[in-house]
Amino acid sequence: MSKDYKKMWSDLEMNLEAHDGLLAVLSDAYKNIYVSQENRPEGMKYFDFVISEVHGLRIEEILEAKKGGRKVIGTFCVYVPEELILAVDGVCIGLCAGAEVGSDEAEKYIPRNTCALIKAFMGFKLAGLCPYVQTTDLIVGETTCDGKKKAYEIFDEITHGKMYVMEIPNKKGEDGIALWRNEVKRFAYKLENLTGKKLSLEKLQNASKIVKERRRDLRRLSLLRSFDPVPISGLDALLINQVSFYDDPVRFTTKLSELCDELDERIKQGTGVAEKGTPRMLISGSPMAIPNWKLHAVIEGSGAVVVGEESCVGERNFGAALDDGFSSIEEGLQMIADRYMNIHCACFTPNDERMRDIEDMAKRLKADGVIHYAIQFCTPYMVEAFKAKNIVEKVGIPFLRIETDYSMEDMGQLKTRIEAFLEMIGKGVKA
Ligand code: BJ8
Repeated sequence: MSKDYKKMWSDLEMNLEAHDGLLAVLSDAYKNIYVSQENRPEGMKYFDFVISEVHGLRIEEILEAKKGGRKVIGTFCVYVPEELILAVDGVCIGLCAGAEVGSDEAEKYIPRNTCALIKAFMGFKLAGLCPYVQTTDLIVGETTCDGKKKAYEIFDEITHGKMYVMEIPNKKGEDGIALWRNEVKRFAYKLENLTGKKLSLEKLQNASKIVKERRRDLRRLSLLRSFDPVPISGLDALLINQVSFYDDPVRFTTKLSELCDELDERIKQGTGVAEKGTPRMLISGSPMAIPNWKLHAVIEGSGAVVVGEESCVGERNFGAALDDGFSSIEEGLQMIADRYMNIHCACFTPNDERMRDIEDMAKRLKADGVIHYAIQFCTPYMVEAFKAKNIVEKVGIPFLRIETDYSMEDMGQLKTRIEAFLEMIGKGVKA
């Protein structure tokens, strides 16, 4: 970190001792997993810097924004329309967490067999480890999976009434879409009341442009990963996607665009992070919130390369584009609502569009295999793995199903399974 932030953390009522411990562990993990990689693009230096200041400079920036009268809105899901938050001059921050710390605290409130992502966001708050939650004026939940929507009731108590929950339908029929369009309007009113700022057409168009450009460049990054040799590691691409949830969106897009230019050059020169012909893996399933780098680290440490994530920290976040040719607020709200209904989370039924996404990605990225990742106890993705397997087999490539949590206890077992999978691909696909 560039300076001592202890006073800032203490003012945010964090547990300084536990937080120091967390930062030390994270910094070690980052060095081992990220900095040790060879042949990384120069443009990753910006993202390394962002990570090194994840609880420092970025929090300072957010607190400055608050002093300037901006409200901070935390979210847990890619269905929450960021365009609306930016249109009322809010700061939008993703609050999902990807580490096990604090889960003992969380288990005092929720059952042990709850998914690690839920335990982590509760645990980080309860253990005094998350400066982002502390800066929020509003926290937006959604009725996606049962675990989340019930945990939000408790989180509302823990955060003294900061929660606001958007109702997300279970089906995408006419009624579901009408319900959702209404929810998006209700959210717009909520934001107007919170911030005291009225939505205007111009602000909505500007905000949509900012988010659209960030998604466009994330898509560009995704397309660049289809080349062989692949110009960037899956670990680095995952990190960029994770950072996109809390960095300033305009600065992020500028830096990502520079990185993509560099990757273009690498492709022209045939420079990759792994040799041409290295087995290419597509990951599909539950989201991997920062700092959950476990599966990518095992896969890339075993000699393969991850070329895509069919996940909310990945393609599901940026895959659907917004048609922003709207000419009134009403029309804009509807187009924004409709854009979000094009995200294909396993919380919907049926969810055949996700199967099409897996098929398209596997073909476009020339994947040699698909690893389906479900966080343990994440029922929607665990169950959908069945259909995912069928579609991947139809594409004609091998499929591996993994269920794991944030602990490091099963690292050895994971490594063994992934190595065996790669060996099988080596014989079946590459031979
Ligand atoms: S759109 S995936 S971000 S809900 S991992 S808490 S589903 S039990 S995070 Fe998600 Fe939105 Fe869907 Fe994406 Fe529940 Fe599963 Fe846990 Fe999950």
